[in-house]
Amino acid sequence: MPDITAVKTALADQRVETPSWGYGNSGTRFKVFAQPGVPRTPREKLDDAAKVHEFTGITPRVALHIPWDKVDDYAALAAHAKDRGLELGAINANVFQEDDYKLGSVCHPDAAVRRKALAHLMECVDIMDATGSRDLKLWFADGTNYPGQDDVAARQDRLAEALQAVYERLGDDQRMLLEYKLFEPAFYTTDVPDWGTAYAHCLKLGAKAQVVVDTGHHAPGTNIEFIVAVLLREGKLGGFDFNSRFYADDDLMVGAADPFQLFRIMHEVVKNGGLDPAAGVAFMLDQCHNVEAKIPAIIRSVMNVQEATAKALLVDGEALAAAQAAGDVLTANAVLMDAYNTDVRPLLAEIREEKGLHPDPVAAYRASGWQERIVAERVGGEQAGWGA
Ligand code: PSV
Ligand code: MN
Repeated sequence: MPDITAVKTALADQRVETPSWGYGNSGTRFKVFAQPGVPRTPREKLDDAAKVHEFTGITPRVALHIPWDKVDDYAALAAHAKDRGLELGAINANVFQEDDYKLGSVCHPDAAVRRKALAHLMECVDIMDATGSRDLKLWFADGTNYPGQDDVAARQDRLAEALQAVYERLGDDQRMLLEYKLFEPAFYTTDVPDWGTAYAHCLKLGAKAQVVVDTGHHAPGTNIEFIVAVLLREGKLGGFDFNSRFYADDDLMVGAADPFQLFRIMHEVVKNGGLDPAAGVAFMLDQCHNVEAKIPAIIRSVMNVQEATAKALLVDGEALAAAQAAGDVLTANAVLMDAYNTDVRPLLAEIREEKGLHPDPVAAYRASGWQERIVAERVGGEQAGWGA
């Protein structure tokens, strides 16, 4: 059986990064629903993130999205974060929300648009220098809608050229995380549609280029844990954008749609050394809370990741290996299912109490009065939201 002290230490040391945009208003392409008390500035997003960290104890880093979180002084924003016990995390580039990018960004047929996109990516690295962020997260909306619209291979060449230029600009302690997504907004071809394409580019670039797995970016039925195991084996798993999906890129709370899948993913992470901070795997959320209260939804999501991780840590590795070696299919499967079916909530509550936290972070948040306070105080100004 796994050593319970080691399990508790691993859980206590786990970190999950929350997304600044998860605190803002969001919606679908049909409607963005505003919620009272939503932040109006990047600083207010950090104030909310600090509450999530206060009650979970494991979310000190907040990812930024540029230009949604554009400020004049990034060092001052980092200082605001530090005052609240936070750090600024991954810098997410945005080369998808301007008219120029209708036919793509770094893969666009027009060199002038490509130059503009590249300049934004370079600006993001400048921001990383100011914030002390380690990771540049790159997701490209690039692709085509119609057969013949553009040259698929030429677009790969343009992509490689831009990635190379950004790679060369990175400092020694900085990394680029290349994110893939099957489709949307492009519907015929996507320039980085899958882990294989992302992996091929990262492999050519070098050690500072890593693949990021957004759990909502696959075809239905894709075995994501297999991808995770392979990328870890190759030393190319840079991190996760956690969320869950029923249909496409739904961006729902991680672990809500398929907690068993999240467990299977975390089992591969744990088994293959990905939970060790030295492995450098960034566990990030990339979610939007359109119909549910945002801060408690982020807390709930963090707890879902913790529960899946706890179950993965409880897998009896020796019994599993013995059953696998003996070709005992049923026992091997039962070992995994026993861990998955364990109620880990008391263990996590105990770990929280040992850290001086409330055993139930959502209840603690609700009792804190923060929600009432931000609803009362954040009046006037423009709420942060999708595209802002
Ligand atoms: C694209 O769908 C994506 O997953 C990328 O990570 C973007 O940066 C993010 O969503 C925006 O929410
Ligand atoms: Mn993502």
